Amino acid sequence: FDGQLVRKHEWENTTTKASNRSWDKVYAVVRGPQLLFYKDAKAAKATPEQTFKGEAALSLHRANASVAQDYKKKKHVFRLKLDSGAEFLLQAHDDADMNNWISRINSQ
Ligand code: I3P
Repeated sequence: FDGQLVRKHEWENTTTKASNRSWDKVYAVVRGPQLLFYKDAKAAKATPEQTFKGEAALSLHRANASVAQDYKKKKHVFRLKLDSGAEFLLQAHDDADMNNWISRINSQ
């Protein structure tokens, strides 16, 4: 499962806000129990070891995705909470795409 998302890292862990909270266009790939981000679809296919900014894969084990009801600035945004306490806002293309991502992440 994969596709383009726009991502904002909100929380590093439960107590520390992410230092860079700007929105980035990323290409997201769910691979087994992990979520990886790439610059674009081409990079994901051609050089899967080269993630976006060299970031480590995120574990989806005990992660939760849900509609970001409280976030009003953009549409089709869901929140990803990881077991580590890290949190991301992720903007999908439309609500259907958003719901697909939420189901896919929560089924890991
Ligand atoms: C951030 C950028 C984000 C904004 C974030 C800013 O600044 O403007 O769009 O989040 O607000 O810190 P920069 O690009 O300089 O890092 P929103 O779009 O959600 O407002 P925040 O500090 O309230 O998270």
